Amino acid sequence: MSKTIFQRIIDKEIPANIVYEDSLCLAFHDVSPQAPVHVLVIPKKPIVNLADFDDGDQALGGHLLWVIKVVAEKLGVDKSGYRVVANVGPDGGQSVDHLHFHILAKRPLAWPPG
Ligand code: IU
Repeated sequence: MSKTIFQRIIDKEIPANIVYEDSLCLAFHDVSPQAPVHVLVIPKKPIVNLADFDDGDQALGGHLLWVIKVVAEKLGVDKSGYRVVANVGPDGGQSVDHLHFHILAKRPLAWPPG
């Protein structure tokens, strides 16, 4: 199976504007931002999406949420607010088959989403 684009970013085969990295995850600016701040937080483990999570991934899931909080503070959007989105599968609108959380901020975001 060929690597996803996010796996190639993790492996440093292609560049990304990285805002946070640790042994378990990576956060980088989306190449096609849908808001003035649009960052993706991904695990380094090749998990397709939340539906692909297994019992052993629970601690990783908590770590990813903690990293989202840390990255939002680093980007200076924790006070103004932001939205966290995980698209899952075809109906969820997922286009890259590697788990990722979008952080969107610095503009009013409508609800419900399209
Ligand atoms: P989605 O939830 O799977 O639709 O989100 C994938 C995101 O990955 C989307 O916002 C793309 O703009 C973004 N992206 C990227 O940041 N860098 C890339 O090389 C590619 C997609 I391909």
